[in-house]
Amino acid sequence: MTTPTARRPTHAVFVLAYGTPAKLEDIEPYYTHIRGGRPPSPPALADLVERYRRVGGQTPLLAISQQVADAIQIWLDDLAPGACRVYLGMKHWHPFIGDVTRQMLDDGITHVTAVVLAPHYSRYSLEGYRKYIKQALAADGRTLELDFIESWHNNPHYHDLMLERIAAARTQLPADVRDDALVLFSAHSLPEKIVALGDPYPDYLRDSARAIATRGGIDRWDFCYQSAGQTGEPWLGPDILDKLETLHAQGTRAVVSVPFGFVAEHLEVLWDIDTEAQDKAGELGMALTRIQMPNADAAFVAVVADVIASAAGPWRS
Ligand code: FEC
Repeated sequence: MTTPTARRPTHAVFVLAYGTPAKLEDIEPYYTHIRGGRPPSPPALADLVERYRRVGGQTPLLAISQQVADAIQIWLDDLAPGACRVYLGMKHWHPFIGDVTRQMLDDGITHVTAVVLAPHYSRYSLEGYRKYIKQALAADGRTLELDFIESWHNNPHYHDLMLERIAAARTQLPADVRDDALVLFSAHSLPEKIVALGDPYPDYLRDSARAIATRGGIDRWDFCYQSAGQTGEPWLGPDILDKLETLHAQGTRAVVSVPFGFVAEHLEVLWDIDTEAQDKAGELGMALTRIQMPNADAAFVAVVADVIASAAGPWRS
């Protein structure tokens, strides 16, 4: 008697995230990859190694992204049993997007729906992920149909999740400043030259911050950038540390930090917000509390599922 062979899925959902070094020795090649193959200067490398050391040597970004991918597989198995396989790929470290793309081809995948775990499109952010998939396909010679989900910054469930997190964070503030606290949205800065190139990133950020605030009836809110690179060219501002000084000078006593350009705990949150911004707020005598990041929480998996469901795929049939 032969056992029936399970149907091999030909459709994949490709979950994409930034990537993080697994150990301190990985930081140099990781940083070199981020810089498009140019090794960092020794002081820049030492500075980055020190930041990773200070957050415990590594960040949970890969583990969190894997948990999201696993949860999406469970959701898909419920919806369209056997029709879809979920893969996880990273932009700047293992498992590299290119390696996973080749694996999908080897596995007989013919259709891919790709979703990046970052909400706002820019040629430097989401477009970079698409570029790595396309480069891998071009180098391999085989092909597959790619449905790349672009910006999902306007997803209403993502906005609701941010509002739920803002309300919870507010309760962490001292009672006398809680109601009056300013909600400060922040996202990764990018080189200022993207504005001249017509990149929609700054508009997408401001539009989604405004939409979240309006939906939640939040009057006191502001927006700023964080985590600007040290490349010698101007980056988009204002930077969060300057913004905190401005807000303080204007009389703000408490801030709810909402790094809504990111969805997980990683270096840019654990260091740039939890250490640098927190220290600056402390120096100024302001209270600052950060929202709990979405990570792999069920409510965030539901957001990612909704984003994927909005694209065409076997879950629709
Ligand atoms: O936890 C971790 O280990 C990784 C955290 C991490 C995330 C992240 C997200 C974004 N980045 C974006 C753009 C740039 C540009 C440069 C750049 C540089 C770095 C460096 C580290 C780093 N990024 Fe990153 N980014 C994370 C980590 N990023 C480390 C190198 C040292 C430094 O600058 O601090 C500048 C490249 C250059 O120097 O030429 C540009 C954007 C995002 C948000 C979208 C996304 O998540 O894909 C945009 C997480």
